Amino acid sequence: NLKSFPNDFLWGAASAAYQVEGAWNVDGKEKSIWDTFVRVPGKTFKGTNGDVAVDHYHRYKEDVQLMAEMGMKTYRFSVAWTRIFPHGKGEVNQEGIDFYNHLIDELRKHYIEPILTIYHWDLPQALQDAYGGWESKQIVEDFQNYSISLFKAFGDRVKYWVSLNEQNIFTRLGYQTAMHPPGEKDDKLYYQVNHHASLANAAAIKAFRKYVPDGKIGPSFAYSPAYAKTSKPEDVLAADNAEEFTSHWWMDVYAWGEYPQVAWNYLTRNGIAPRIEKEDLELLKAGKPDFMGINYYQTTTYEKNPLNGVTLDGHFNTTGEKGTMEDTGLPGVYKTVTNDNLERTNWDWNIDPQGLRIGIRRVTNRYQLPILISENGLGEYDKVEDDDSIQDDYRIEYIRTHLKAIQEAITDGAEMIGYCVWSFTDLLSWLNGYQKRYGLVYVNQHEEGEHDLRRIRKKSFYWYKDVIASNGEN
Ligand code: BGP
Repeated sequence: NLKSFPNDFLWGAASAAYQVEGAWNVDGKEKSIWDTFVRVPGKTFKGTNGDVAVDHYHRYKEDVQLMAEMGMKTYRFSVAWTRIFPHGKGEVNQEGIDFYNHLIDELRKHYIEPILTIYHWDLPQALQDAYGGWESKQIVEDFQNYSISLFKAFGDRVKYWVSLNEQNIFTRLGYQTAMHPPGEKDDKLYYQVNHHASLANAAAIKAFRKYVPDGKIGPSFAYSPAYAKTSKPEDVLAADNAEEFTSHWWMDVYAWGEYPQVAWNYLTRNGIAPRIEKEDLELLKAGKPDFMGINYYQTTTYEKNPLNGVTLDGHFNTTGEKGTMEDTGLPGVYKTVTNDNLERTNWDWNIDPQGLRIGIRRVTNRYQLPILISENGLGEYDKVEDDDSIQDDYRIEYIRTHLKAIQEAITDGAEMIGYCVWSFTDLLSWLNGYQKRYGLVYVNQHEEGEHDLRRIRKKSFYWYKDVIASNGEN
C-alpha cells in the first residue's frame, strides 16, 4: 500500500525567464550573456534565440488563465536579472519589478503559489564584461544585492524561493564543455567559478533569513543518480566517483557547507582545486537551505575510464537524431555508457522513473532535507493533428510513472514539498530550439515557417488536471 501525497502537496509546472518571456530588449531590459551567445553563429539549433520565445512577457495573463483552468497549485518561474538591474547592479529598473508584480498578482488571484527562481542562467552581460561574471569573487556581493532587491520587492507575497538553478549545469557547460556562455574550457577556472557560485548561493540564503524570515529557500540541483554498468569493482568505483564529482561536490556544500574529501584531494593533486579563504567556509555554513530542489530527467550509467580514456568533449545530441550522443568522462575517474536496460528519447535521454525514487532516497538519507522536484518532464517532438489536438500519450506515461516513483519514495519515508512539470507551456530549449517540446500546453512557435504563438492544450494538460484534482490518486 502506497502512502498518499500530502494534502498540501504543491502540484505545479515550471519555466525560466529566457525560455519563455521574449521581449528581450523591452522596458529597459539590457542584454544577458544568453542574448549575446545566441547571436554567435552555430551555437544553438538552427540559430534559434529567445528574442520572442513564447512571448510570455506579453501573454502572461493568458498563460496564468490556463494554469488556473488546470487547477495548478504552484508555478515556478525565474526573474530575468537584466530586467531588475539592466547592467547587473546600480539603480533598480521599476518596469522590471512591475512585470513580476503583475505576474505574482495574477497567480495569487487564482490561488497559485509562486515559486520564484532568482537565477536561471541569464547573467547580465555587463557583469561578464566588467569582471568575468562568475569568474570573480565580486559576483558574490552583486548576486546578494540583486537577491535582496527581490526579497524586498516580492518577499511579502512569495513564500518559496529557488536560489540558483542547476549550478552544476551552467558551470559545466559554461566552463568545461563550452556549450553555454561564456563558452570556456578551463578546468581550474571551472572549479573556481563553482566556488564563487556556491558562495553567492550561501550569501543570498543568509540574507533571505533577515528579509523573508517566514519563507523557504533552496537551490535547484540537476541530479542524475549514478549507476554502475556492471558489478565489476572498477565500474562500481567509477559510479562512486561520479556520484562524488557530479553530485556531492555541490549538494554537500549546499547542505553542510563542506566539500567532499575524495574529490577535493583529487583536485588538489591535479592543481585545479579552487582557492578558498577561511571566511568562505564560514559563509558556506551560514547559508544553508530549507529544502533541496531536484531537477530530475534521467540517470547516468558509468564504467571505468582509463587514464588515456574519453574526456568531456564527446558529442551531445542537440538535434533530436536518436543515437548521436557520445560517451564522455574524466580520464582515470569515470566514463558514461548507454544503459541498455532503459528506453531513450529522440535526444538520447534515458527514461528511468525508478531512478527518481532511487535519487530521492539517496538525497533524503544523506541530507535529511525536504525535497522539491523543481523540474521533471519529457522533451519530444509533438504533432498537431487535423482536429487541433496533440495526443502526447508518451508524455503522460512519462509523468505518470515518475509520479508513481515519488509516491513510492514518500512511502519509503521521504518528505516531499511538491512537483513541477518541466514545462507549463512549450518553450525555447537552450540548445535544441523549439522542436524539443516539454509543455503541457503547445505553443505554435518554430525555428522556421509560420508561427502565431497560439496556445493549444495538449492531451497531457487534461490528464494532469485530473491528477491535481484527485491529489495524485488518478
Ligand atoms: C534543465 C534546465 C531547464 C530546461 C531543461 C531541459 O537543465 O534547468 O532550463 O531547459 O533542463 O533541457 P533541454 O532544454 O536541454 O532539453
